[in-house]
Amino acid sequence: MAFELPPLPYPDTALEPAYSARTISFHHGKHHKAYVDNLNRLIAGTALEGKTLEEIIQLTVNDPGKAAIFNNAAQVWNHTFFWHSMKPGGGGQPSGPLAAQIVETFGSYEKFAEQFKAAAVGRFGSGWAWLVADGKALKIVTTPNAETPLTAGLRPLLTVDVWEHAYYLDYQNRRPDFVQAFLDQLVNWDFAAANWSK
Ligand code: MN3
Repeated sequence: MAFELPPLPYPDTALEPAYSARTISFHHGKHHKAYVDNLNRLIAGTALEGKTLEEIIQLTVNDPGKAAIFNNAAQVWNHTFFWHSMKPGGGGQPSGPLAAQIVETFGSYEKFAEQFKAAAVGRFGSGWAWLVADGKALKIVTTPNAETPLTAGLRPLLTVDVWEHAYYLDYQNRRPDFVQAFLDQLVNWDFAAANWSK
C-alpha cells in the first residue's frame, strides 16, 4: 500500500486570515503531496515498502545512503503533525494539566510564548520548532530541514513549520509575524494537550 496524502483536518479556508487558502493549497496540495509522492517512488520495490512511516523514519535516520528516503518520510510525518497543530479559532492559552505544566516549566504562558517564538525565529534556514515531552518534562526544541524530535526519543506535542514555503505567500520574509500569528490565532492546544496526556 502506497502512502497517501492525509486530508487536512479542516477546510482549506478555515484558518483565514492568519493562514490563507492560497498558502494551504500550495503547502498541503503541492509541498506535502510531493513528499508523499517522492517517498512512494523511493521505497517502491525496497525492503522499506510496507513499513509504517515511523518505522521508515527510524530505519533511515543518520544513514547517508538513505537520506532522501528519510527526508521525504520525515517531512510527510512533520507536515501531517503540523496541520493538526493548528485549528480554526485556535491560538491563545492552553488549559488543564498542560497549562499547569507550562507554567511550572517556563514560569508563565507568556514566558513560554516568548521562548517558543525566539526558538522558531532563531532556527537558521529551514526547519521546525516544537514543544515536546522529554519523559515528564516539557521542552522547546528546533530541528533543521526534515529532522524530527521522534528520532531523539522525544514526544512531539505541537509544531510550527518555519520553512519559507510555510509562510512566504502570507508573510513574505516576516517569520516573526507568522510565528506570532501561529501562537495568537492558529495553535491547537487541544491537540497538544491530547499528546501530552498520552
Ligand atoms: Mn512545509
